[in-house]
Amino acid sequence: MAIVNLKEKVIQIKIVYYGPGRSGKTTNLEYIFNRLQSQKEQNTSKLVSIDTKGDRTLFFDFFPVNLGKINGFDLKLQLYTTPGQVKYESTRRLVLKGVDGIVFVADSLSSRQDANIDSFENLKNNLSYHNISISDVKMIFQWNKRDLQEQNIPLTDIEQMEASLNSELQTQSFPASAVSGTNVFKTVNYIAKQTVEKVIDMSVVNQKQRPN
Ligand SMILES: Nc1nc2c(ncn2[C@@H]2O[C@H](COP(=O)(O)OP(=O)(O)OP(=O)(O)O)[C@@H](O)[C@H]2O)c(=O)[nH]1
Ligand SMILES: [Mg+2]
Repeated sequence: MAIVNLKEKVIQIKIVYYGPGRSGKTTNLEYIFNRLQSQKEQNTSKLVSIDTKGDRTLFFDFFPVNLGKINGFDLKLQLYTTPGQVKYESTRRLVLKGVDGIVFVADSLSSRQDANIDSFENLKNNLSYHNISISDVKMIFQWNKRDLQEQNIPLTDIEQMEASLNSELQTQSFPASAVSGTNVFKTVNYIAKQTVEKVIDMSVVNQKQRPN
């Protein structure tokens, strides 16, 4: 659930990038961070990568983005990644606590399709641990590493990824390449918009405007 601080007039929204190990979650955040860094009005904040070994996330990455004001409230987006490696189950659970929106980063490599499916099942289990149903949160899919097609590396067809991961939810999805940045901002913008709309709908920002 988003945190609404009435006194300081701040709304904090939590977006989590979930998916199997090495699917490109950290690379998404790094790309967003680097791009925003080069825009003056954004960030004095840092991309915090807590505990990494090589390029493997052992705990999580975190990055706050200011989205400006809405109805006098400062809107703050908090972007997190989870560690995809199977053994970091308790950390994934912890990071999901209070989630408002999820980007499921699936790996397009054919050899990782089973890992995508396992990770999606794992996501559902971990949400139910927090008593959240997957239909309660805003969620989108990113079919990452599509750039590898150019190198003739075997990839899972998008239709097949849709069928095995998105047939139930039928939610928005984007093919992407986190290394080159293709659709990285499209992904984050879409989930941010969806999540913000939901939170604003439910929040006191609206209620405050209603006459008694
Ligand atoms: N070709 C290609 N490589 C990618 C893409 N996205 C990520 N990678 C590479 O895949 C590897 C793993 O990327 P990460 O972003 O560290 O993966 P992760 O999902 O954070 O992995 P964990 O932290 O272990 O869960 C790195 O070597 C990235 O450069 C992509 O879109 N295309
Ligand atoms: Mg990572």
